[in-house]
Amino acid sequence: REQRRRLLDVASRFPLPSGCRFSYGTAGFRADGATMAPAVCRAGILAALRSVKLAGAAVGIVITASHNPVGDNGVKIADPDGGMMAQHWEPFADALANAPDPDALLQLVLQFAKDEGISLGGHHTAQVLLGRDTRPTGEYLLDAALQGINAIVGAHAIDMGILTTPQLHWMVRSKNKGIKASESDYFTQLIDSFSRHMLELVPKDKGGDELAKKLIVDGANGIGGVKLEQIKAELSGIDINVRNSGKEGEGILNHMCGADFVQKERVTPHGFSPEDVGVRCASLDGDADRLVYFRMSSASDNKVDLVDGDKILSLFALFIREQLDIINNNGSQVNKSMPARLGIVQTAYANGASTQFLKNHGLEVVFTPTGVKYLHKKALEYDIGIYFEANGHGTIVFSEDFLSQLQSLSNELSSDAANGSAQYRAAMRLMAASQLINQAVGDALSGLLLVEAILQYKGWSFQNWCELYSDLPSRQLKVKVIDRSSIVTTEAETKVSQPSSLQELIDKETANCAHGRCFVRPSGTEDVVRVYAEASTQVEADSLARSVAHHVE
Ligand code: 16G
Ligand code: ZN
Repeated sequence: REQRRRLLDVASRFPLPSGCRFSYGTAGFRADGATMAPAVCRAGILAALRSVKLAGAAVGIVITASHNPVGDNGVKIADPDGGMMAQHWEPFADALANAPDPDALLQLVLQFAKDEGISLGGHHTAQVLLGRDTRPTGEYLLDAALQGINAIVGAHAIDMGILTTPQLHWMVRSKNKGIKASESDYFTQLIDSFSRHMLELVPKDKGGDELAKKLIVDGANGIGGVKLEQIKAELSGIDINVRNSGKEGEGILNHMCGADFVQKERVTPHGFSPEDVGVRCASLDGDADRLVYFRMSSASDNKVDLVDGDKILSLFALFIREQLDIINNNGSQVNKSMPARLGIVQTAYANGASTQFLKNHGLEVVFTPTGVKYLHKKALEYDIGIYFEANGHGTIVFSEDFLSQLQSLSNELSSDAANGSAQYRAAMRLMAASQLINQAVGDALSGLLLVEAILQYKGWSFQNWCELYSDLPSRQLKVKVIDRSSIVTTEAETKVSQPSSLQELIDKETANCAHGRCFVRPSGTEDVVRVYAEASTQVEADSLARSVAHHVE
């Protein structure tokens, strides 16, 4: 039949090179860009099948390798809600990517379709939106994805062009909600909700001086800087200067720049000079789904004061908590209250000082394993869930139920001539935040605008933000082992369950340090075991990490 023929054809056009082994991992398939075509083509087949299974709802494919070197590339799939592909399809993704020949591939698809109750070749439809970053292998891999999608009868591919990863996730989500989903719709939403914050919702006495308005953004020579250049003139109240914008001659993608570099190395990215000392700076990663802030501390060395994902999380959490408190404890005539469950989600990499800070402010903090798919899912359990990884990936999610309550509260308050009351304004701030922040996935551009809006609202300098708490000194090490899967973790990766003696050794080492905390986990993206240690001094953190690494070897 037609369906069989198409699958056999496409599989023979993209033979799997011998010795290649793909694993869907924490964030899709990733490898040297030149070797990725077979895996990307098969991801195209997979995405089309996913859409058929979900009654033709739009599914997304992003071609990117995020913060990895320019020669790498990768592919991941977004589900109709704009989140990561449902985890129970990952084993099939792996099997499909590694099917050795066209026949094996066909059999796998037929069997899987049968198991999942997907009827192929019938009168179904499927649609897949595609986006890619600026990598040189992007266009070639896009073509492989298109061929994969077209191998499923009835599937329709829509190329959305060169985008940030979160833009594509946003488009998939919007399309399935029946909202307009083009790039200009995305920009309009960001610009409008940001302007609302800055012009209407910031107290009038907190206009901010020139330095407060100035922001330098390291675009990692990726797609985020390009998009920011397109909209920055329309952003009222901030004066943005983009470095490493990806323009010809500015430098190489992610090389000595970007959020991953700044967060791990804690030094100034390429393209900054002593003139920038003291100015508030932000850094995006290559596909603009991670955000960190920093400030050059002095002209004499390249060290930075870092504001990582944990501190962005803390800023967001305080802001949301404050608005909820205003709404609920205002004692206004209207006397409406809105109990809301606010949840903060972190991973074991969150600095212990941030967790303590959040708990001291009465916030509920929970932990999940590393990887956005775990954090996001947990955050969805709350009325408002805020999640961040220390590396700068995170966002805020609002439940539909909460948003509709908020809507009716603000309707009531405004018609009661209470317009302009503190309670009404707090409700409007929450509403604007829910429209500004990308609820599909962490988004450096929308995150950055929310940070800027909150700093203005609070009248805070970078220094005020930095001083929320001081990070405990920490150290990360990688250990090469023969088989990283021999280490199995539990309790959100904070404890080792196998090999059984390892946790005892870690506990013993940790007990020797003041404020000591240490865990090990197999990486989901590299062939290594990672060790993380923190303690009250850098010397102790270093030595704790080293001795535990020794036990892992
Ligand atoms: C991926 C994850 C990131 C995680 C990192 C951990 C997504 C979109 N990205 O980049 O969240 O922090 O992997 O890498 O989920 P590791 O397993 O090598 O430590
Ligand atoms: Zn990224």
